[in-house]
Amino acid sequence: KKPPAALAFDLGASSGRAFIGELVTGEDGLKQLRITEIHRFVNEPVEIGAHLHWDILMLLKELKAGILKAHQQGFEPASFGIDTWGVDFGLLDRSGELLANPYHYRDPHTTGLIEEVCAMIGEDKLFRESGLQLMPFNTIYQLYAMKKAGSVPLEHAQTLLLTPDLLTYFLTGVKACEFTMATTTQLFRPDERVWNEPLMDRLGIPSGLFLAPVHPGTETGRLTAAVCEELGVPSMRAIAVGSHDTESAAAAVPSGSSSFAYLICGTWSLLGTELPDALLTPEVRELEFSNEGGVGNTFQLLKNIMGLWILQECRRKWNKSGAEISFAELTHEAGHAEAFRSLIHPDDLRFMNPKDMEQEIARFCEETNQPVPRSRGETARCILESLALRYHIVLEQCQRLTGRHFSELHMVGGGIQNELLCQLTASAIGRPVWAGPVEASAIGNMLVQFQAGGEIAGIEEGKQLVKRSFPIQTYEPADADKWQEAIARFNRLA
Ligand code: ADP
Ligand code: LRH
Repeated sequence: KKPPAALAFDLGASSGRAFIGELVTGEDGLKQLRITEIHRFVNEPVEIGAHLHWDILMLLKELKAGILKAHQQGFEPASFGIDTWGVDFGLLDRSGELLANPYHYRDPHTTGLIEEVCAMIGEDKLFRESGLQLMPFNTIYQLYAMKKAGSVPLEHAQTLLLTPDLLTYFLTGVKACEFTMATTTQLFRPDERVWNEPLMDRLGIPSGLFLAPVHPGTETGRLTAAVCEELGVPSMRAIAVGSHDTESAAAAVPSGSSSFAYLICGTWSLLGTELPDALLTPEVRELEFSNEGGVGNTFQLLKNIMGLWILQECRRKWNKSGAEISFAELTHEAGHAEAFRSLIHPDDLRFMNPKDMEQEIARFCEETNQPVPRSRGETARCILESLALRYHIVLEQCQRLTGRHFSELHMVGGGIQNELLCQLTASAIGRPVWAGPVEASAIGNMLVQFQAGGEIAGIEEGKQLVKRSFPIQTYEPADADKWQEAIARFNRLA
């Protein structure tokens, strides 16, 4: 008899991947989670004129390729679930057709709109009613930008589906709205857990676009007969998972207690902790943390940090010249570069989507009277040390906001393959880092599917499974004095 299996699609801003998760019995007789990578593809935005879009049909094609490959490799998943980055969406007309290519959250059309919306609504009210850090790409500003531009698709839209819900709809024909994604829009109230219709009315955003959210673990539909026929595969159930990748990753953090700090390291770095409810204090607003709806009736108090995007963008430029340099090679070069030569403030919005990231870093260094990095290794070192320093600051803030003390930091996500970053982080925060698993989002995604299918009792059991099934690498802090000096220098920059 085949072990219970689930198919998890995890779409990040840099790549998408499909994993099969299976519940198997280990040599010790205990249940274990075995994951197999089925499919992986690059996710690159497409520029059209002044705008930046996701290639949504390419993503659908890759999802179908994943379903087909799972079948060809002999797996029989009972269900599938999709998680993606937050905030972005597609608009459907009244016959259920996609009206336009979804915008990418780095599209410049939201520039300056935080200020405009704050002037109308008030920054304090906006925070209290959404619990979110005011990020320029939040759904609220994207819709307000479209409204201001007289967007024809918006005028004709009947339903808004956030990216994971949109892709699930393409495969099942069923429209749904998953809770964790809903909380990334800034149009959802974390206190009352309802859509904020008065706020939508005030901004001229049609409130009828939004469906009532369902919680992670809800079965929303099945693969359509047409998709099954096209691919030659049997049908399976679609489960709304922690559809926001950050929430799926948080659910898979192998912590032993209910009070733990984590750092999800991918295109973005998300540093935070889990709470039973949103924390809507003025201090949270001032320190610009977010309360995002999580898996298992939690809220995740976290901060968005610009993350490895900065390194990805430098690499994209360096790769244009011909020979491809891998992240592993870049990390190696950074490891041999001089320490603490130059530092940047990673969360300066100038790094959100500059034309030339390497030049933007150079400019920051010039403006702050620091030496400009002279090589790829020096640039990468500058990025990694600056991120580690930022993690230190944000972890301290997180402790202050919650009154908790975290004696270690869990790191998960693709970025933990950068061992230098894990080591720098341990040193910067002055406490151990526990790194693993890499594929936390896909794992959190499948845990919710197993729970929905009655294979595991809940997320706590899921976390135990993760602990047993994946190696955790520990990094101990080093060079305390040098890091204290660097922290003082970094604080003067920000
Ligand atoms: P996302 O889900 O946002 O697309 P991932 O979780 O896949 O991101 O993480 C991607 C990041 O992981 C890359 O930006 C890169 O910096 C890092 N990374 C991936 N593989 C390696 C590697 N072999 N060595 C060092 N860093 C790596
Ligand atoms: C990370 C992430 C993050 C969002 C951003 C748009 O992938 O989901 O939580 O803020 O993408």
